[in-house]
Amino acid sequence: MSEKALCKGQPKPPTEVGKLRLYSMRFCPHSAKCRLALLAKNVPHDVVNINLRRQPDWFMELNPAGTVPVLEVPNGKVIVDASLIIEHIEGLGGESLYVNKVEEAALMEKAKQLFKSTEDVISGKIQNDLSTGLSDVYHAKMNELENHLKAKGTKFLFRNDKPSIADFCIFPLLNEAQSLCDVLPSLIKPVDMGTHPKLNDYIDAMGASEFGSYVDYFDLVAFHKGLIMDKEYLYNEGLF
Ligand SMILES: N[C@@H](CCC(=O)N[C@@H](CS)C(=O)NCC(=O)O)C(=O)O
Repeated sequence: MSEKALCKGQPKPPTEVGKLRLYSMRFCPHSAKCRLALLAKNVPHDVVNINLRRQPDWFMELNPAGTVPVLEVPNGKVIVDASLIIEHIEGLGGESLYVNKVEEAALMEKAKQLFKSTEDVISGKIQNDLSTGLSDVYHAKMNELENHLKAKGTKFLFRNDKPSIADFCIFPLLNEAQSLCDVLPSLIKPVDMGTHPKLNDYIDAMGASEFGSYVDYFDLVAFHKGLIMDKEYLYNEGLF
């Protein structure tokens, strides 16, 4: 199926028997968590991208809020909100997405502050100047991750052999913050990887894993640049 975002007037692609469907947007970090969880559990599914400025009418019927991610399960039931979608995927059986639910939830909760700050900048809620404190939040969160990885001594956030739910939720966030360093260098300073060797190795390990290619980083930067600088929504950036 084409990765191009569907907009008003375009028909709903037919669903395939036995497959779940995730409505997503290529650069949405909340959708990314769900995509990575589906991949990790080997759940048969397809992904349909939605233009979030001009949603098709049938999508608004599925989720009147017009947001992604939305999961459509084979009986036609619709699940809205990344955390509920992840719980549904977890409930499908097979190996758990979690290594340690309590510890992972605590780390994901800590990371949320970074999400809030980056989203406020991306959505234009706060001005793109240094007074936002985004750079300080980013550096504090990256220090926390470096310390976490040092204390755990693992390659991924909670284990060595493969990523778990905390990685699926936090890695898209790292990419989002990193891309803002490229788009707004005066607002958010890059982390010195020389002083964050564990974080550096972690980002390399996630990038090299099967989960590293959920987004093209340069398309992500171009998307954020379009949004922040020109108020343009380049949902199909990098697609031909
Ligand atoms: N709480 C929701 C947030 C989802 C969300 O904010 N999605 C954004 C894209 S990253 C969206 O759909 N925005 C469209 C809009 O607000 O109109 C979740 O975690 O699923």
